Amino acid sequence: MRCKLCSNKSVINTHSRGYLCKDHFIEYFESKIDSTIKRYKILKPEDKILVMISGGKDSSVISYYLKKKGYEISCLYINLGIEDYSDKSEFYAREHCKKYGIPLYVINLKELLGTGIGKIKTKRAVCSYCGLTKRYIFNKFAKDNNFSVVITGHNLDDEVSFIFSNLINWNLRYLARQGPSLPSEHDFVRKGKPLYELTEKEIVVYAMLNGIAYLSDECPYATNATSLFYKSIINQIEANSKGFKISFIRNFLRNKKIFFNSEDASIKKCMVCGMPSSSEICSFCKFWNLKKEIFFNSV
Ligand code: Q46
Ligand code: ZN
Ligand code: ZN
Repeated sequence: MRCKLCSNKSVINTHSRGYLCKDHFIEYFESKIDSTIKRYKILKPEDKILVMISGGKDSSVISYYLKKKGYEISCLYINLGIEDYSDKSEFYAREHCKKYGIPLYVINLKELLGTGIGKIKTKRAVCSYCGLTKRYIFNKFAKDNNFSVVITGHNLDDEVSFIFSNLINWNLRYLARQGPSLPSEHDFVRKGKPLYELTEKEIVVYAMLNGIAYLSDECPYATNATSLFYKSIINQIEANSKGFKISFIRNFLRNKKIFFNSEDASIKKCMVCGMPSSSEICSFCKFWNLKKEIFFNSV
């Protein structure tokens, strides 16, 4: 197929602009990040930015682009202690930050909490307590080190599948706090997702065209992740009805206020760490059975 704009050979069929050649695709991809940052007010000029890096494609691409654009960024990588997978992903995160001159902080979960993800006897699903742990550490790290915003690599496919699965399971509470930009409130640092309107396929092609290396292995626990199942359903809907993903998230954002619940307003402070919590002890301190607050200033 030929590029829609210049009739050179196309490299991809994008979800919103059709077939594009290399140059027009890179232009489209980068302007989509810029417009997402602007549309959703994700970054301010004075921001001190922390990017959550995992060694995978999404966080590698967004950190590369923000650095290229001249933003002052640092990255934080958490080694989750998931055997080979974590060691490989740490290697990719370190190489990436070295190559592009991005300051990198590394936290090792085994050193911090005595054990890694997947080693704990609990009824809770591995991905559930892994997600809880990552979210807590990133937020607390950002707060302790005065970062004003945390950037993640979540993309359009992640977001559609997350909203879709929470609607199917009627987890309405989670939906109220979803979006491309979440304000800082209580002790939660502001969050932003500049890849919110770009698909996984577009991110892979952008990485390839720019020579951005990343770990393509999946986490061993991801094979059970229902999100992969939802993503395949969503891709089938998109194939039959082009533009479905983008209209789904835009309509969600327009209607999000219906998910706000007055119960969510009763925020307390965790008795152990002082972070916002809906109960006396926050879910992170409760899960890891902590007796005192962890400070990340000296990492
Ligand atoms: S790292 Fe953690 Fe993911 Fe692995 S254990 Fe699940 S949540 S799949 S993004
Ligand atoms: Zn072109
Ligand atoms: Zn706590």
